[in-house]
Amino acid sequence: MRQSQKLFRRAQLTIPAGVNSPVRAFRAVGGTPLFIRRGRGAQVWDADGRAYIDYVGSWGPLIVGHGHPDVIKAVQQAAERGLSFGAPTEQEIEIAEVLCRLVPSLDQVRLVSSGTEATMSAIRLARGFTGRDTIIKFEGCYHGHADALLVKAGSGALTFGQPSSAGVPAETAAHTLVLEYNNETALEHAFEQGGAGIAAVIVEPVAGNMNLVAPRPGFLERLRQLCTQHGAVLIFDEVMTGFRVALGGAQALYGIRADLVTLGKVIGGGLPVGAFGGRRDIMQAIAPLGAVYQAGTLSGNPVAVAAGLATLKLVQAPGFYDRLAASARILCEGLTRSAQAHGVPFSAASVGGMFGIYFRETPPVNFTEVMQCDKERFNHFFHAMLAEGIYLAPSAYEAGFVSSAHGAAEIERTIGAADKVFSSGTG
Ligand code: KE4
Repeated sequence: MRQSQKLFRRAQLTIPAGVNSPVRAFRAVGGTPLFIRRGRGAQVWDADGRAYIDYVGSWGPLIVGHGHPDVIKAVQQAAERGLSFGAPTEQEIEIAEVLCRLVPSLDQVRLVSSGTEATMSAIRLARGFTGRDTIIKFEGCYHGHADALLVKAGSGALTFGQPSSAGVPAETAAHTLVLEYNNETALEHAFEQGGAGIAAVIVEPVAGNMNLVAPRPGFLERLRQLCTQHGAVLIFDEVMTGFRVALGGAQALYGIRADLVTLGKVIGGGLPVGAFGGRRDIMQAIAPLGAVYQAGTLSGNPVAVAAGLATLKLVQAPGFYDRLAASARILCEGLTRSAQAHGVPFSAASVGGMFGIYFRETPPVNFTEVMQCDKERFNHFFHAMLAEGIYLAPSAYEAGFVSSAHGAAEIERTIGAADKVFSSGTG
């Protein structure tokens, strides 16, 4: 029996489903999750010492690869000065200054410890600032597990949401409207019907939690116009896209300015850091300046901030995002070429350093089309690629990530592995 199987059996005795986050349990793809022992560069090694080219990258944070010497050194030096003080530190100012300089529309920013905390705080802040209760999100977009955001589309197009998780009161979900991503008509209708009561719209400017779904031209622009027209706060949830699709995130890539932005993943470089920030007038409403309460024992933790600062320094290297986007693009082109050569219905898309692969002829534009992908065929492909030493995201509904450590050799080896799988008919 493989070590991962032994560890998984043992883990399930004391940890629900043996994991500390559901997607890690491989329930979407079946089989036993890999227990990872270490990572270096573009690779991870499992508990049996088997090596894999890693396209999960801890779900986005490891954009400079595992164990980058600059990041490790910064963490070691910070740790030697002390792990946490619960008091302000100079490094928190440094990272706030870097974020406000690099992320458009960030007048001020507050650090938290996860993406969920960032979006939960941004929603509360938008509600407190506007005095309104209704929020709009989009089907297939995930913003962490705060109650207000664990909501699925209501029965009718414009009926308020229903909980998508047990434990979320119906009254909470009733303040959340769930619309179709990339559907401007539904958006206009929602604002016509109840614009005056809408506190905020929260959107993944490039969706990455229903697999990758890019915004259609005009969608984000229309969203910006309607929020401005009706006095609603536009929240770009850039926990995944921030420092992933471009140095300035999706705001820079699409030239749209949000009112609030949430960040996470890359800004912690693999350690727990999230952030929310935006217009100064809105940020003035947060405690202790304003009436919207928000707090966190380990917010701005000096060791985590050190990892984030080191990572944010590395991503500012000249050409970093050109090379990252090229890697993702070449990977997608190679996989698509190979699938087509073997007659497999397949498509792929990338935005900056994130990518999506789909067992359907064309990349999906919304949740409904994502659900038309051949999930079973993805699951076979996932396991066949794992056997070839390629670790893709263990779900047909997740995006993949490249890092600056993924060079031509890794990309070519991945395409070669896919070609072998497609030709064998198991992919
Ligand atoms: P965390 O609370 O997991 O740090 O961030 C929540 C979150 C918020 N917003 C966006 C756009 C996100 O992608 C996420 C988290 N992403 C998932 C990956 N699909 C994290 C993986 C997991 O849940 O284990």
